[in-house]
Amino acid sequence: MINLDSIQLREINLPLSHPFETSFGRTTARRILLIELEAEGLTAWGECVAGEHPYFSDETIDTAWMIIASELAPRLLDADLETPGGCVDLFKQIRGHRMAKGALENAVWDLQAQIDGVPLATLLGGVRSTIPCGVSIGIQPTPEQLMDKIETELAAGYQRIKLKCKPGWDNRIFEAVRKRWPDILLSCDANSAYRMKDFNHIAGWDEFQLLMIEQPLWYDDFYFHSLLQKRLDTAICLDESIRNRRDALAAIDMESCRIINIKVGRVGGFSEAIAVHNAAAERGIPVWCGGMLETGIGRSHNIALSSLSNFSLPGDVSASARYWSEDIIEPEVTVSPAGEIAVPTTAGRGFEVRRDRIESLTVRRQTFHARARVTA
Ligand code: OSB
Ligand code: MG
Repeated sequence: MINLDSIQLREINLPLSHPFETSFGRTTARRILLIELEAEGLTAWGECVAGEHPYFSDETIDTAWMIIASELAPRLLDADLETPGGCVDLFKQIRGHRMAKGALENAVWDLQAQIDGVPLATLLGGVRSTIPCGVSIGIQPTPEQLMDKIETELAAGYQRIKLKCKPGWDNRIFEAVRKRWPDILLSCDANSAYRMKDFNHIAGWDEFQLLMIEQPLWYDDFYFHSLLQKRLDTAICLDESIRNRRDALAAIDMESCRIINIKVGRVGGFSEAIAVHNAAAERGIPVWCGGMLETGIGRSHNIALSSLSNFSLPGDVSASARYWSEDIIEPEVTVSPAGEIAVPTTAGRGFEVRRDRIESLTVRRQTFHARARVTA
């Protein structure tokens, strides 16, 4: 039985080491909502992946804060949870707000792993001791700067390069990259920047031998992606469209994609992420773990999730130093020359949280305490 003593929400502000640009906008610093749970003398953490603006998803850090404070935290503090997965039932009356729910549920998993004295990866059902890593490279001011970045990441060992793309930053770039690196694992992510009039244009990308084309069309679409997939040799990968297991089943059934990107926040927490993973595995669809420019807390949760068996393609989970001058965990996440991250084998998330650093970055906080319980 899990009974929480308190839930603390805090916002930290953290500048990115390098701006990150996608088809939907440019991020230079992050406002991040962290969750801290206390129970049985233990402290567990969660990270909400919602951004500052509703560009990637309709949730933002501010909507997540409001929903957690007004709806989710009171329910969680009052609950007698048997397992972390019990959060799903506890939160089901609230529609949507999956990133808010995921931040809390994942913190409860983090807590359970500590209570059980097992690595979080083991609690989730993970089997891998290392995870294969790729990088997501944002749109750059010039093609030359992009080529320099790719060179650096390949030299660091990363196994797959994903290029953010949009109309005007696509064919010319793919061509230049393929000319210099004909054989690397290369993919692209349009974050919904294309429309039906672009189908022929996208079909032309088959010549670049991309591993996949991520979310080329509308963020909430399956049907038009299925029409596009029929026109392509290259696999489509869905990110934004997949909100839960049912979406994965629908997308697989109508052949909207051949690969699925799983982001634990986007699907509402570890329980649903595992359900998507299993549904894809049963149907022979490989998955990989996406990223949302997380701090080490969310990153450590992504590492644990990536240890499940069907995470067979390199994910967007990469080294802390690619994002932050200093992370908020120690040790920081590092990647081996073979392009792998070692899955921690110690109890819990496997990385210490740097509380002093978090305190100094905190700009707002709100704490909820459990009501006194009647004990038998
Ligand atoms: O679409 O995968 C995406 C970052 C923010 C929002 C959406 C996406 C991304 C990334 C970066 O691609 C992944 C990462 O390095 O964390
Ligand atoms: Mg994506």
